[in-house]
Amino acid sequence: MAKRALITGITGQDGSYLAELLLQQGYEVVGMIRRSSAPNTSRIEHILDRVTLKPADLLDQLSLLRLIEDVRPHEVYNLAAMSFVPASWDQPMLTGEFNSQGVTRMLDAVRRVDSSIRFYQASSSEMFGKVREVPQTELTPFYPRSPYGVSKVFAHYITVNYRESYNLFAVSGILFNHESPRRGLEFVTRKVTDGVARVKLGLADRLTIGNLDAHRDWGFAGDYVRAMWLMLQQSEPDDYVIATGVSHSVRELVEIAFSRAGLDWEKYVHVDPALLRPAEVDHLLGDARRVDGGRRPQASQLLGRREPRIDGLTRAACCRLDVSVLRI
Ligand code: NAP
Ligand code: F7E
Repeated sequence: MAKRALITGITGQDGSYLAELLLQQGYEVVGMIRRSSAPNTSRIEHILDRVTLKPADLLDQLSLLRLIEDVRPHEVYNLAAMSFVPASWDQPMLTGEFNSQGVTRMLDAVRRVDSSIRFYQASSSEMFGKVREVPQTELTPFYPRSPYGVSKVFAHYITVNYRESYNLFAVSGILFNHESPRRGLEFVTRKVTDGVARVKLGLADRLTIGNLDAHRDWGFAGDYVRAMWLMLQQSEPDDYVIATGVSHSVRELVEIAFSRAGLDWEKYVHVDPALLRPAEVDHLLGDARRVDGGRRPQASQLLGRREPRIDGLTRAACCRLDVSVLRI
């Protein structure tokens, strides 16, 4: 019998890649979607005939309970969240409702319906915030710097707590930034690649940006969803850092993306102080050696492909350029 997986956040970047992966693995895939007045399934358009979409919302406990009772999944991947960090200062309460209490609601629905369901929680390197050590591991203390980061710390610990209180197979993947051509345009990688494309095509004469000095450990979303899946295939539930172990600055990203398009970034990039954050996460660098060291046999595969990440980002820039050019 095929395994059945429920993905919350299936319309998002990670949800779309994870759905593809699970279909390849022979899973029956059910995606939870919240109501919207217009279709927002563009990222999963190509697999819509192979997944089942069911309505529910992280804010509505009964809808989640009904969903779990109805679907009876073997595995739940809880990816749904308000994921854009700056928006969390604008809507701190709602961020907590989605990202913290939403997770409690999901966990409680799971344990009430069937405590043998395996549960994945999308934790984040934003929890490390003002980092206590470099690089960051599973043992690094958290110091979140945004309402988003704070909400994810709660979600992380409630997942640990449900594991310990109710013996759930609940795991938390502490994933560092991961990007792709499917990333939302408001995140810095897509903003830059899209901005380069616009400048190159004469559609814009500048790219307005925030903190050029921030460093991130950027990976590829397609690799990271495999790590999520493998975490639920282990014999014991545990929490894992997933990162590349390489960090780059936003300045480097901008420089390389513009140079790939044959442009000098300094002529086009303008820093707008309004885009600086009230509190910044300056330098993220993950240490996934615990995973990589193969302490658990299958875990060595968790990182997936390893190659210079900045190349991947600039490839995305080129791809965006190509797409834009073809559209014209
Ligand atoms: P994303 O593209 O922003 O997708 C977020 C998803 O959550 C969307 O499908 C969205 O649905 C859904 N959602 C939001 N609020 C909801 C609600 N109240 N009820 C039901 N669904 C709701 O995010 P992502 O990049 O794929 O990230 C996936 C998860 O990983 C998130 O939890 C994020 O915080 C976490 N994370 C991401 C990264 C990263 O670098 N990408 C790193 C660490 C952790 P709509 O389409 O309806 O908006
Ligand atoms: O910012 C700087 C900004 O918005 C990265 C989410 O997936 O990863 C993501 O959060 C850096 C920050 O991602 C602009 O200040 C400069 O230092 O792409 P971002 P994020 O905030 O790191 C984590 C792991 C998550 O969990 C989140 O869900 O880039 N930056 N100038 C800018 N950032 C943006 N967005 N726009 C700019 O103009």
